[in-house]
Amino acid sequence: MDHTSWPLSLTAQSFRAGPSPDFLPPAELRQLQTERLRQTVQLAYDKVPLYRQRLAEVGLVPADVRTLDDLARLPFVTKDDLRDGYPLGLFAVPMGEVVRLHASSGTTGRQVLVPYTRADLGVWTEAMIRTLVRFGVGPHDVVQNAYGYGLFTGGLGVHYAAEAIGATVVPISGGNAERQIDVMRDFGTTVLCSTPSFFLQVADRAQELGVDLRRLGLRVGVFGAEPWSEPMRSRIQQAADIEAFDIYGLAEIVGPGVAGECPVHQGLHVLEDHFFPEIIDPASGCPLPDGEEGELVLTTLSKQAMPMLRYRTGDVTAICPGPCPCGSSLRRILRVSHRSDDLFIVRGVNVYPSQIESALLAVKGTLPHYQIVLTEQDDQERAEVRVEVTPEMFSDRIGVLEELQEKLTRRIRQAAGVGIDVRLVEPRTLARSEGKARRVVDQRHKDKAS
Ligand code: DLL
Repeated sequence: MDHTSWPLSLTAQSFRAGPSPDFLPPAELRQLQTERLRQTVQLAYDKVPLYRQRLAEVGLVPADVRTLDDLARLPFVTKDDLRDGYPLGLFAVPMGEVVRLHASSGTTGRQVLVPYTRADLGVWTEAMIRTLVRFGVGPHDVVQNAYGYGLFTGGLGVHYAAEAIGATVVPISGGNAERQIDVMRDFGTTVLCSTPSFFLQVADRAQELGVDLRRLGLRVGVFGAEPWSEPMRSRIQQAADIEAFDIYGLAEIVGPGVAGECPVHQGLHVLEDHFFPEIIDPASGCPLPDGEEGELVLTTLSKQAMPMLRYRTGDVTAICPGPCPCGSSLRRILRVSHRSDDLFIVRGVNVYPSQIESALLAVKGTLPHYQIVLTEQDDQERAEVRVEVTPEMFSDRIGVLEELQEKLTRRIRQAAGVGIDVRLVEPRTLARSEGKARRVVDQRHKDKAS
């Protein structure tokens, strides 16, 4: 089988019939990656002025990139480069060859436009098929796809792959928790795809309505698009009696399907025959060895419309050392617990929302709904964590709430290394989102302005 032409000829049938690239012998995988890297560097150099200029600045031509080790000699590309070139700056093909456009979420600054050729859609669908198959999704499943359909890549990314597998797809998109529950029950949903925070909203609504999600036919949850923690996984699995899988991706690279867990749940396999991962020290830009946490940098190996060479994702993770017990030769990354720009500083100590989430959810009596509010007074940064607690807690003695608050404050101090105020709030009082949750509300500049 010619692996280099694999994505172009993909059909669900050939995927099922052929050997999965997840299990290529490592030497063959490296060979394939090297060939594809050379092609990608040549394409980027020939078609994208920014890459030609950046390579010239470091005195390189495509022929200098011969092995995977040479990748480290290439300059990085950042989200700012994409924004500066908005809308078509990094396109490597004319619009006539582009069959779809998506966009990155654009939560900070201008959004980024992402083009796909027909072959790129083939690569994406293939990556997503392989990921869903690893999650155990098959032709007999009913896949309720509660990722948003539209410019966001979640909806269509899952959609075409689940269809290609032969599953029954319910393209419900995000939002309307009650309708999601009706559909789950009436359509016999077995696989639910959404952001973890939206799923928790659905679980809450089900409880209000007296529907026990554990008694529906749900089997598998496909959760990603935002950071979530191990304690959050436990809460989700318990609420619906499902196996919850972590799926990672970003529009600039392809969308969901860049990496995903296997049933071992010890890291996410990167589809590295298409997306090559490196971990760098965010400050120095130097590559870090396996096992060390840093910023994930990705290089696309088979994309045509917008090849990406050493894209700095801003996401913090590490490459897991050693092989996975599942037998796949694809390397794994740890769950992405935060982005490097999620960091906030309280009295000189660096804190990430994920540290707070893990501490909060490890304590009984809390609900998995919280928000961190940052303010500034007299040039001092203050952080307050607001967390919902169970209705039983509120109906109980006041002393119980005080005990809980003390316990949470202690746990957070241990986890974050600094004291952070904790405010307990009643259930259903914090804002909910239908897509990605907004965990940090930053009021610091507002405070300064007023
Ligand atoms: O969120 C693609 C996606 C859709 C992934 C559905 C998974 C499921 P963007 O909107 O471009 O694309 O946002 C990408 O979201 O750089 C991470 O910071 C974050 N992110 C995505 N998946 C995960 C995850 C989609 N599993 C940005 N864990 C990325 C943590 C994630 N963060």
